[in-house]
Amino acid sequence: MKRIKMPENLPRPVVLLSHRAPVAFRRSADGKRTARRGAGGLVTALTDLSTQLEDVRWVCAAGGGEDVAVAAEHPGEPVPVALTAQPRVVSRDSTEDSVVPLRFVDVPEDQHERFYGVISNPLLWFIQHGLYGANSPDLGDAEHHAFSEGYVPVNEAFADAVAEEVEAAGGSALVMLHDYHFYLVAERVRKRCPDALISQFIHIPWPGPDSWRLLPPSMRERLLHGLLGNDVVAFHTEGSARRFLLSAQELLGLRVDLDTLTVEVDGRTVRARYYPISIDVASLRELASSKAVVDRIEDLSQNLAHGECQLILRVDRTDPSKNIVRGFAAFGLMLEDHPELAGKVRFLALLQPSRLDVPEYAAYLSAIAAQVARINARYDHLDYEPIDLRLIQDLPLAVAAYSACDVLMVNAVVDGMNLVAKEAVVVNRRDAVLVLSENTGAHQELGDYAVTVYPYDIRQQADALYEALTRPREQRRANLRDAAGVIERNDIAAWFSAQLADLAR
Ligand code: GDG
Repeated sequence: MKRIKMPENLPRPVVLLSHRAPVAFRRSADGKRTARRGAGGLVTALTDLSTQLEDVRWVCAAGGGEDVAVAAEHPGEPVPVALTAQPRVVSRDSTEDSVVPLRFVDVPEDQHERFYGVISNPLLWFIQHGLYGANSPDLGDAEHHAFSEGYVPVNEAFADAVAEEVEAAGGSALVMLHDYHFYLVAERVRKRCPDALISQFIHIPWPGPDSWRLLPPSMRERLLHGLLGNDVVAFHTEGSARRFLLSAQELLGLRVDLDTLTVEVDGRTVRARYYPISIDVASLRELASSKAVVDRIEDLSQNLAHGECQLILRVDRTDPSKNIVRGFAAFGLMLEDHPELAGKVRFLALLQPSRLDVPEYAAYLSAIAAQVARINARYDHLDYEPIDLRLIQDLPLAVAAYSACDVLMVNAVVDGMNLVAKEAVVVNRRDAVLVLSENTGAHQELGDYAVTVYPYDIRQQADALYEALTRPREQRRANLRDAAGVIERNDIAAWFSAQLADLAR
């Protein structure tokens, strides 16, 4: 039985688009085809939702040769895949609940590199997270070329794939696009499929118009016009929705209404909306009670979070927006302020190496390692290693650490939402204190129950860590309970249903 009821007046099918695929096909050493679920917060959330929809198809990027081979075995139609814990291709007339037809889009490698490794990350990601300083970016021939010969044609290829899916369904569909990789898709889909209802969810922050002036008009106007091909452009926060409209007003001279959050373009009304994304609380708690997680909790309790010793945790991709280096600097400063804590508190950092083929990300990983080495070296003589840095991708370990930590540090420079904060508060068992950057989307919902940090202020973050470690037990317990209550009330299903209900209006 499918759990999500689509409002009657919404067009069908739902055509989803995301860059990452919900499944990755590969060949193992013995020549066998393997399939495993795609990683990452967005794909995990969409995977569970997509299997709950009656009539859905999902367009995504082929991640390698084996994805392309699987697609080639299904000429002219999407690949029916059962998106279970062990995903597998099924027959097209399968009636299993978890089956979602997947359309893999394969673009030439050099084009994809320009689209992904030059324009989407870092250029758009850095602009939208305010990560450029006074002397960057440099937009030379390589970047212009990457835009016109990478971002534009890749967006066209994905738009055509989406449009073909809509046309195959008779020309009417609910198209749900995801993220900053695809700002040019909606406009092209609308031209081919004027009857489609098109929405796009942007998972990262939208900055004000001045930030977009880092790009020349030829790029920024094209991106904005592309996005305005949507009927709805959605964000995690009201601030992002408003800044999107202000960008349309200042950079394109369009008429916007900040009360109704709308903009007029070419005789149409485009709505900016906000829906804070959330998590699947039940399935996370189920994972938290699995053997894999329980074993890891035991291990952490024996080695890190036992007796008098408190555990500070962070779980992040090694992304400059996550502010990992300053977070460690703040921890080092706190230890200097409070030498009595040496040996009594440890900082576990579970970091997933991210986008290492992008030079800025490789440099950031080196900066993290250097900072950790500096701080740990200071305490060598005490046989105490304050920071336990693990470059690892291990979700059960992350969930075990959520459960066993005393403080969760989320000091992002800026973050669209930050699911780590939401996940930790629903599974923690030690009355943990959330140390949360005011610039995360999550702060709108959880700020009242957290110790707020200001991401560039290392001194303030050091004091905040100390405050979190020394908070009275009753206050910690009440804050954690209230924070978990917020997430239980607004879970991932509520996030999605709110969008459908609005679209139906
Ligand atoms: C973007 C936006 C927005 C953690 N360790 C492992 C692992 N994780 C999972 C977490 C969480 C996800 O990764 C990280 O999500 P975040 O929201 O914290 O951050 P981004 O990756 O930057 O996500 C963000 C989000 O999109 C959704 O809209 O909140 O603002 O930047 O779910 O549990 N997953 C696996 N192994 C690990 O070791 N597989």
